[in-house]
Amino acid sequence: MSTEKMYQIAKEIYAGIGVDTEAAMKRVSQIPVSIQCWQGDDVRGFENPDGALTGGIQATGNYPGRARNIDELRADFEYAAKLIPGKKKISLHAMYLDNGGKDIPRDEIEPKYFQSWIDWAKEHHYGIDFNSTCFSHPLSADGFTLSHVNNDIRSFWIRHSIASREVAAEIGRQLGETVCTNHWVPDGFKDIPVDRMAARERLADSFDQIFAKPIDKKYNLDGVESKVFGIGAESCTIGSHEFYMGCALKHDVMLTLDAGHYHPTEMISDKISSVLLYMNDILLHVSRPVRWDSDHVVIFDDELKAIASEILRNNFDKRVHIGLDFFDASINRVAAWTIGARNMQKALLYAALEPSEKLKQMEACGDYTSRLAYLEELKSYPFSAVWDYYCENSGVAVRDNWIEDVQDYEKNVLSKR
Ligand code: RNT
Ligand code: ZN
Repeated sequence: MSTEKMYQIAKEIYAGIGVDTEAAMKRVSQIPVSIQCWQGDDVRGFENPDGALTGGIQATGNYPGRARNIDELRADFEYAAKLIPGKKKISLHAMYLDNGGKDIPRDEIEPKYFQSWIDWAKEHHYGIDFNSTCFSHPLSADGFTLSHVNNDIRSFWIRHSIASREVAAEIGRQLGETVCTNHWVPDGFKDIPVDRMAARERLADSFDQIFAKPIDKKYNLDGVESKVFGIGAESCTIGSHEFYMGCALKHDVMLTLDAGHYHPTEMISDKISSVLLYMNDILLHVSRPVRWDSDHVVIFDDELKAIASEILRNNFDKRVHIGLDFFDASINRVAAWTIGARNMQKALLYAALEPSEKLKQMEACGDYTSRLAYLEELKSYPFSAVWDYYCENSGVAVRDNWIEDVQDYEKNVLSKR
């Protein structure tokens, strides 16, 4: 049966519980998903691609075919983007600058080193997000950056963070849309410190300086990302959740919620409604932690669905900025992007096809029986027929029809690297 015919049946079935499938697809098509550039090259960047990835994060696996330069990364990203429905942004890290072969110190990055990214993004109608890069650098080698006890080193990272905001704002101006700039630093102690306070005071002071200059929110929105621990920084992370919750409120910036940055039974889906009571926007790093902050490719699991539901049920479509943050070097990287980003889109559409108002009313009346009954029955509604139709209408592959193409791309392009 054709995708269209299946869809028409699904549309009728959903209409039976008061869900407008057309409106759902339209809504989801307007929510941007920011796809992390770093899945394409195992978080190496173009400053020193053969250098070690530091900062307590790891891309494990040695699948062949990673992007080795800017052209390969862009080509791979374009390939994946053609397989992903919806509005797309590319999330860039400062170390992915186009330096023309010159060594540019991190505290001297300027918009001109990102001009080719801007032009490319415009051509392909991608938005851009930005990230300062406070790792994989000699001045972060001892595990500290913005909370460093050495003032010269700390100032270097402050200058880098300020420069990152300015680069982002210029990208925003040129694109005519908001760039989200994420600030994450790896700072933490391997062993139990005796002066957590001093390190946190230094980090707080650094952000006082970084956010001192206001930047038009039309072009740049900053986010600060907390975490529990990193490899080699197991005993104390300076930028903890409480630290950044306060920091975000003080400076009126976003809190970045990374799905892998909390204790194992804590879910970021549950945090969205709390945090958005007190701040305007949040940034998400949607990831899949497996036993630790492992950054596995995002799958269509309960937490992903819960994240999407929390956004849509509360009409946070514009206040939650969705970014992906996974990096798996053990599988085809173009496929990793495609699988993860398609799943994010799938979860958004799944959430949009829920009769939320009806369910909220049941809950408000204390009818938890009906709430559970409907939520469970909805799981076997003909969601896949709407998803397939959405993909077809968005001009991307339906169902598994992209897998062989990516295999061909691997055979003809990636495996030749
Ligand atoms: C690390 C943070 C951070 C990075 C990226 C590469 O634990 O999640 O967001 O993954 O900036
Ligand atoms: Zn993250």
